[in-house]
Amino acid sequence: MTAQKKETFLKEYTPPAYLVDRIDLRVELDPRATLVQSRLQCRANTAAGGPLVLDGERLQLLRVAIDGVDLGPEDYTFGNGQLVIPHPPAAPFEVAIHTRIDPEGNTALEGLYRSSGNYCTQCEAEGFRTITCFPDRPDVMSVFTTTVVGDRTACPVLLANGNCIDRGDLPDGRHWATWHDPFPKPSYLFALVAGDLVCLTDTFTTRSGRSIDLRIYIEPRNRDKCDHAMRALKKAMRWDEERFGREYDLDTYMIVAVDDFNMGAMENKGLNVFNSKYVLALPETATDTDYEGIEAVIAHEYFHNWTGNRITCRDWFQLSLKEGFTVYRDQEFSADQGSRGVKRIEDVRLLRSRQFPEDAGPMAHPVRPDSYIEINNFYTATVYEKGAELVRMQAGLLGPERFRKGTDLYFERFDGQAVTTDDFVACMEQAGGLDLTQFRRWYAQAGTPVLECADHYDADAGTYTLEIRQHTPATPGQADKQPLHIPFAVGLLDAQGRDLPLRLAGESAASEPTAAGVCTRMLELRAPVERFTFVGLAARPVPSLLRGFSAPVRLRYPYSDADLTFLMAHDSDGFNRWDAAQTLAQRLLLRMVEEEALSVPDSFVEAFRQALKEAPVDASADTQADPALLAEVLTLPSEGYLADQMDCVDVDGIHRARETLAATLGALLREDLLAVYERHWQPGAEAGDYDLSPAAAGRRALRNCVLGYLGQAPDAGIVALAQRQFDTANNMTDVIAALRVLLEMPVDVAGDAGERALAAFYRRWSQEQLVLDKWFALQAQSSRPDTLARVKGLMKHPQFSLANPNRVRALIGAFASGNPLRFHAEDGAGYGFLADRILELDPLNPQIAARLLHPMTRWRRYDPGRQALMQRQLERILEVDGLSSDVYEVVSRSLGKDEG
Ligand code: B3K
Ligand code: ZN
Repeated sequence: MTAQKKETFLKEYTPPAYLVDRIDLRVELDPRATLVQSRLQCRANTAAGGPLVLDGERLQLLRVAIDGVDLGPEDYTFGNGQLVIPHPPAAPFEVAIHTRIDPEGNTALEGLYRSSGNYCTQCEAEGFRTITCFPDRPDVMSVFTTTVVGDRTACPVLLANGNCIDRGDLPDGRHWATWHDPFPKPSYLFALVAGDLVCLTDTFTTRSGRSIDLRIYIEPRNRDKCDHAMRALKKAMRWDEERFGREYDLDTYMIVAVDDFNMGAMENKGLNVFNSKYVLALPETATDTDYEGIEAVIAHEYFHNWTGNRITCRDWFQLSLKEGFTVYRDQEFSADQGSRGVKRIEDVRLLRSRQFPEDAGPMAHPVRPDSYIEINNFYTATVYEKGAELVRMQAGLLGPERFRKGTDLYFERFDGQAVTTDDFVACMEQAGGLDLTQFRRWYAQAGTPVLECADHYDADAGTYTLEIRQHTPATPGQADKQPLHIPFAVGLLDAQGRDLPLRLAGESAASEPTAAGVCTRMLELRAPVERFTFVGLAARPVPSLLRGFSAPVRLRYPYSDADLTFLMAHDSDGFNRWDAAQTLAQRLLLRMVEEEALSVPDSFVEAFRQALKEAPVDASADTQADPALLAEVLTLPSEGYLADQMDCVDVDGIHRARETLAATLGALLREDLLAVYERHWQPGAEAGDYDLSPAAAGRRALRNCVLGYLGQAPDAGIVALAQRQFDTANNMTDVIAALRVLLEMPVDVAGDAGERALAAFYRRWSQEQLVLDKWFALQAQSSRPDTLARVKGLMKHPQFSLANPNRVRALIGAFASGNPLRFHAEDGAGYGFLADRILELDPLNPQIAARLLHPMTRWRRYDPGRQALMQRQLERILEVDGLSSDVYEVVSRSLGKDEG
């Protein structure tokens, strides 16, 4: 491998030599030869002056002029991604640049490209440089004016950022529109959309009384699927005013849904571009999870208007400044829409299943990375989800009022600027009146801290002492770790399961903030070992540790199974009730992996039975036993999560243990499960009476979870049950859950019911691309032994295409990341298949190729046989000439010698 891939370092950051106050763009659209004319109003930012360096890639440079005078080839150089003008004028000057680009040939879906014949852009992080030459870095903020010119018939709609200020027709069948965005922004927030689209409109009145036009642009066939997205947008706008005091600033807010998109969505100023998966929904096409996802992503992109757009990142190392904070904001928004406890569980599940493994593997990096080769590889669970946890910890340390003061200060101080994560922390520090010097290490230090807890009860003194040790394992390039400042929420339960008032030694009873006493204390850990002594305890309490998951750490405490069962039943902290159940199940499952013949203890079955007994009869009336929470409690830890708990992953053992446990519960608790299933069978459901409320979604989640267990121990009755649900349900949540169960049931019980249902599903939905993705994914995730063969067959399906990222994720991604059993087959066939696909995809779409690689990056965690097979495939990839920097970086890092 000879390709030199340039690494960029945080420590080498220097401010831009030139600023661009304004840019005027004229884009004449043509599928293969779009002409882009730009005029940049430049001025030196530093006294030094020096050459003007603009970024430019994958484009044809037609003309360069300064102050109206064309430059000859001797006046500039262009190559290796840069246009360099060695001697620009000292006084402010105008650079004119003409380029030609090929949207149709743009399969990387970065820059200007075509999706279903329409034009759209994706510029973050470094896509703008493929449209025109520009200082394509977030600390250069410019006022954009964009004229889009296109064919009147093919492109009746012409959009760009900001407000439309003029439009007109040309004599040749084309027309044009000029858009002006008054807010200076970095080039990564530029957007242009053109095509044959229709739009759904609404209005929102801000709290200061301004009326905002809301528009969702879609292809005509999707006209009926935007109501939910529009509702979500209005909710998000109101919520941001109330919770963070943030009002929208332009007169129009536009969202465009496209079918070909590398990720979820993009927050371009005033003109969001969305993966249609996060806009379009009808009950019969979208699951409850899809609905939730739409609401969350719409909110996330909307919230970026303040956290990302008005205040942006100084450089890409600061990515978590906007992403971590915006994820925190969307998590809080979603928590306020339904059950806060369930939302927290979902978020922690994601953190543990994606971010913890990342932090423990070869790709580990700090929330603020030190270096990158390809920035697109750093849109990670660490930057997003762990970044959100860092904001959450600060909110926890400050408390709601001071945190709001801190965010107010941040918005006021940095509006219109490109800043750093450190600037954010400084605001929290000032508004909170606390010292976050040690806390800042969280941004710089990779790896998940481990907290080892021990305790001691002194019956004579009535005191209970908790001792907490922290250490963070080494990660690549960071051998030595410093102790962190960790907010650690605890409660203590008495023998009846009631919260005890908490008083630390040295505190007088009178200093307790409330008469009832404090039942959850936020302890702050700073030293490698900390001790806390609670006084006034008549008996040994059961500790409830890390309540609400107050910090992103791995917690170790020698709970007995009885303690966990007790906490599962009594802890006042919903999150910890769930976590106790998860720990109990995890322990049992890991024991079952080790010991194949181990039978499921009665106590475990009884704990489950008890939980099922408490399943509410009338869900809407009951908050104590929320069906959604119960469904979470009853869900076994995933195969991926269990794998992360093992030093050497036993792929087959984990699958077998999970299946055995589920089948045992399905058989032994059959009557209880059936009772819950029938109680939550919504008779109205067949009659078209579909209820989208969180309560109804919670009931569906519980019922489908229960159906999953029943399906693990099936007989003709259960087959009929799943079949009835598949045939009569009026919503995708229930249809897909039933289909999954039917497909996984053994043929000797279910016959060809699964295959018939699958075929019926295809016939019904073959024209709905998002539903079809589910059809591909279900097959790719099947535990059947012939799954790989089937996946290979589906690659040849007329509806499969490597050009569509959603389809690639649905088939190849679902197989490699969502089917550990079959992907990690002992013969290595899964690895060979994935490597082949990556090599096929890399020249087309490097971002997607690099993402698909992830399941193979943690090869060192498997047995020597699998290690060798994965390593061989990674090396095979690395040997290929002309690899993208995306794939090169992921492969070389994961083969790197210094893995922790
Ligand atoms: N900011 C975009 C992500 C861009 C990814 C570029 N590879 C979406 C988001 O986080 O809202
Ligand atoms: Zn984001």
